[in-house]
Amino acid sequence: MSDVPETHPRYLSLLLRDRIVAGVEAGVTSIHGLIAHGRGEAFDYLLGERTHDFAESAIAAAGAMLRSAVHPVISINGNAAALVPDELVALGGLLGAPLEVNIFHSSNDREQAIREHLQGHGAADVLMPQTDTTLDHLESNRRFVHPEGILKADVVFVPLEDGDRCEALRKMGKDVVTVDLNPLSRTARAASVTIVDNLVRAMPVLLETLQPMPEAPRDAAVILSHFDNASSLAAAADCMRGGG
Ligand code: PTJ
Repeated sequence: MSDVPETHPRYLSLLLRDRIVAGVEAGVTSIHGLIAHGRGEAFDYLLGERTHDFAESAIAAAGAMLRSAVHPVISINGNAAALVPDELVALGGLLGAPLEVNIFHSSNDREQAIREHLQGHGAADVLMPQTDTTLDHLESNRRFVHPEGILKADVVFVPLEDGDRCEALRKMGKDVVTVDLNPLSRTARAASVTIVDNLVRAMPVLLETLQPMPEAPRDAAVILSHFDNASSLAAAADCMRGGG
């Protein structure tokens, strides 16, 4: 942790930068992750760095989707692992869902480092990508998945995603829940449910939503008939333009 005083007006934002930098230094986060984080910061600034109503509605829909899934899987990249490892492990525990390492910028060392990082935060088991199991419709390193994880999943939680895989997962008939500060991104538009919020703020709310677990499972189509992703994204974009 750098020597930024807690009284600094941008303390929380600087703290998150430190987490991402520590992730890079630990070999967990890609150097490209710093750029992605900076882009996120800019959108978050436009949101006033707070969780809006549209995000809370999306979190409620996301919780319902994950809870009703038969085989939910939590996909983890280098940024998510650095920012919210405890929360991702807790989500896996609450849902009984596997965590699976899936990264865009190919690196066996980083995949191992992410796995060990998650295990260090309490994950019992972490699925790893397999070179002989691939997703259709995808050329990037993200196509390599685990047969008992993303390949088999009906709902995949993919925070901080790049658009290609989200589209590929949707083409394979899977539902995708994402957290993305950019309401205009391909991921945001292709996902079944997009939470336009900072992953760091959204995760605790999502976990809280899932705490009283025993609600009768509902059908994904029923949940999505009550949540319109395009309208939610339009509300987020409008908010960023100063209309919200
Ligand atoms: O670890 P890897 O190799 O899988 O790489 C991960 C990154 C994030 C580098 C990779 O997936 C990537 O390049 O992503 P993109 O295409 O830059 O997209 C990342 C999206 O996440 C952008 O739309 C950002 O605005 C958004 N974002 C960044 N930080 C946050 C965020 N959304 C929510 N919470 C954040 N903290």
